[in-house]
Amino acid sequence: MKNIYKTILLKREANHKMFAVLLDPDQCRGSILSSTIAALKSNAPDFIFVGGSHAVTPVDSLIELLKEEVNSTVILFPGNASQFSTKADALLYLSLLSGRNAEFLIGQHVTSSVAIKKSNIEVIPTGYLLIDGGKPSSVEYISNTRPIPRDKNEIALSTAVAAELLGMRMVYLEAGSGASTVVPAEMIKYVKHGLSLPLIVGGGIKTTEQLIAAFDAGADLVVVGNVFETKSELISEFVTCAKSYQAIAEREFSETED
Ligand code: 1GP
Repeated sequence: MKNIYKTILLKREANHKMFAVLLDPDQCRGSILSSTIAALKSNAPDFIFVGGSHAVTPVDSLIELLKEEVNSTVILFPGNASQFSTKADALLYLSLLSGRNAEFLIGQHVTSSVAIKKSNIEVIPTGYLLIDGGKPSSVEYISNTRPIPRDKNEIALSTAVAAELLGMRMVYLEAGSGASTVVPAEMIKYVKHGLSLPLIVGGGIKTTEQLIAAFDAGADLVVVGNVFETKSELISEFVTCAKSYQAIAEREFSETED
């Protein structure tokens, strides 16, 4: 069994930034699925996240296809308990800490916990923080919670640190899929500075410049999905960009170690 969380920690220690492509099973079908698989095969990201806040399509067959065709690690990113699958390598056990809806703080976890434990899938408890992305997001609508305002860095940090103290293993700053504005760099920096856990950032990233800006601000892992649903050819560009960022960061890190 892979130890994915340990790998994430080791990469982070070596200043190795990580990149994930998010596939929403409702969107990733037909010709979009074929072109996405082809792009992932030719240039694989560190991780493939599968899930969505409103996904209704079962995820098993998509994950099986990814495992057959693509040399990457598949991590479940479920919008609710029904998206659990034993086929994935790991599960982000997300708790929507920015909201006050008990269903997404603990309810869905109770629904799925015994099946998850029996499956032996690697579980990575993750504090999930929805940040205002400039327009109402599916997460906001489905969870009936309010996002953290974009200029409230202290609230984001306090929530992230609460995740850490509760024993969660990662924190995810989420602007919402297809957000019109990404998580502000200032907020990423602020949270990164006060948090000891790996930091995931996603939502609304459409260009490699935005990817680099998120890495520069302190994101350890950046997730991009929506833009690839219409432009799967961009996957390769993003993976190449992330790999060159990693190579430069690793070189600088080993020079400072010498
Ligand atoms: C959404 O953070 C992810 O949950 C990725 O966002 O789909 O906008 O890239 P996009």
